[in-house]
Amino acid sequence: MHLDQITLYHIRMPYVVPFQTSRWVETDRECVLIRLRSNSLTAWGECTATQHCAYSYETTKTNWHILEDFIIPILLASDLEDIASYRAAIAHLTGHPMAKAGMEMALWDLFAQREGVTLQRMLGGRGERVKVGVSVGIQPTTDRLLEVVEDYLSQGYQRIKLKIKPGRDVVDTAAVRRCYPDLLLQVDGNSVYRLEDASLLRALDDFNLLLIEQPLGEDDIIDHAKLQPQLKTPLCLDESILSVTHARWALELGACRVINIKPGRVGGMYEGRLIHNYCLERGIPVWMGGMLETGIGRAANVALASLPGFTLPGDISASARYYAEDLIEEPFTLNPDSTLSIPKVPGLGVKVRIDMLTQYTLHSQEYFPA
Ligand code: OSB
Ligand code: MG
Repeated sequence: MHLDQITLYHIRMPYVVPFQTSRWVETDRECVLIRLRSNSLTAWGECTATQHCAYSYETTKTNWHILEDFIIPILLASDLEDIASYRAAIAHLTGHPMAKAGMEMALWDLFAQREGVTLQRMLGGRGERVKVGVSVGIQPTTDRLLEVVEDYLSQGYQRIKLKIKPGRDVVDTAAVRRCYPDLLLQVDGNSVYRLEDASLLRALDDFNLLLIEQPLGEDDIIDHAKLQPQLKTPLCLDESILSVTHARWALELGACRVINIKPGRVGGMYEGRLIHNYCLERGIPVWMGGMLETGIGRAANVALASLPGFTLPGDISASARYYAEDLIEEPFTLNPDSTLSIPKVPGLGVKVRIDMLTQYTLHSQEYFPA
């Protein structure tokens, strides 16, 4: 399919509240958005990396660099017919999964629109809604955390994920569990712990958690495999899984019993679906992670999360949990059963608000075929 124009946008949008993890704080969403034009169609993609070199090595600027200097020249010089040929065309580029995934999202949107089908349909998803929860950042105090959790529960979220860090792990988890004995509860360490912290992590076994997400190093499948047998609670890997091969290593080694799938982290929805399929065949539950995306990335996550192996609630909350106003015309809202509805319009199914995009754009650049 011939592309007439590619536009990159470097945007910065404030969050309604800062988001604190064990290792960094985010106060606004800085990211690269991609717009493709082909004949009469307009398609959108979102790169998940932020201005921080924290969750992974990728940042807004590395995403821009990889797109501008490597991926876009390849796309403008070729006539790609499907996602498989896009993956083949960029396969020689090392690393940078979030840059690759942002472009892949835009191509999924374009190809689905060309076929006149929803992204969900093109991915092989089913149903009208997906189960979601909310990821709660570390709060100034445990009392404040209890207020924040109560507020999310009153909005209808039925699954809570707590960010934890040393000193704010057992205390915070115990406090929330004491108030809500039956709540679907899980925690996320974002790679801050080491295997030597195993006894501390064993203390989390008493709280009937759904899972403990990525306590150890981002590149450390081996020590997770040593930790998992010491716990009753399933470990779930996030940062450590960059491909279906990593998923195989983790499962063969016994490093986790659940996998978090983020299309950005694994280089795109295609690879995310491979991981999903691999886990589904082996009875390993997966769930959709989040990177505080705008409505564009959220629409993609909701569609992919409707594949049958996504049996645990995803980190895909309503637009209002992140932004006073989302970048899309119809923001995602929470249904009373703690679900989000999947868009029914062909492609990603969202309409970007150009007024807001203009307001939040720091820099944009257009690219044309030679
Ligand atoms: O580790 O899952 C994570 C946000 C940014 C980076 C990493 C993570 C997260 C979240 C937020 O937990 C999930 C969401 O988008 O709501
Ligand atoms: Mg995580």
